[in-house]
Amino acid sequence: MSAQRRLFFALSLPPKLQKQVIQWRADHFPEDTGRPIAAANLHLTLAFLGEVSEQKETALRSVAGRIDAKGFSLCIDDAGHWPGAGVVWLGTRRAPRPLLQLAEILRSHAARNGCYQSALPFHPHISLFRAATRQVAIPPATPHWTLEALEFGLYQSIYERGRTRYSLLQSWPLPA
Ligand code: 3AM
Repeated sequence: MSAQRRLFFALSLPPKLQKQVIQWRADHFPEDTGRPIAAANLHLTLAFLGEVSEQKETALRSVAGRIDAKGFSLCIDDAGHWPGAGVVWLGTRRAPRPLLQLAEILRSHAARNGCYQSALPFHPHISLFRAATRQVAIPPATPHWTLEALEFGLYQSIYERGRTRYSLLQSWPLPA
């Protein structure tokens, strides 16, 4: 059997936004809120694929390359805490249609290729902390940043020496 890799499609954060997010997190949350996500790992998941064979990966890369989606702007103006999942997140009050369409098409192709998709509705978010299971005070004034989505990528989640890192395998442009 060929090796499987843990994969997902996501939007990455440009370095400037990455820095703003890290600073905002440091300014507004105590260190013991949970396990902070490393700056380089900040992302917005479009579709989680799970453990994927080489064959499925090839099929999904080919599908991704044929998607005819346009770039879009996403306003980062919402934040919240999911105590069950232990996630503190940043998100958007109004998800733009092109974002929802891109996630929907990736998730439906993932499902068709046998990658289990959660029945929960897609809620675009950037995870800031994991293992945040106690009560978390979300700052009343949320930021107002813009994420320009000009491409999306296929990422591998690699767990080594007690840490998770996400490695970009391939990206596809989202033209204007
Ligand atoms: O940081 P977020 O939440 O956007 O939560 C995991 C992370 O997304 C999610 O995939 C991203 C990369 O690891 N993820 C992990 N396991 C998952 C699962 N079984 C999952 N999403 C759905 N189902």
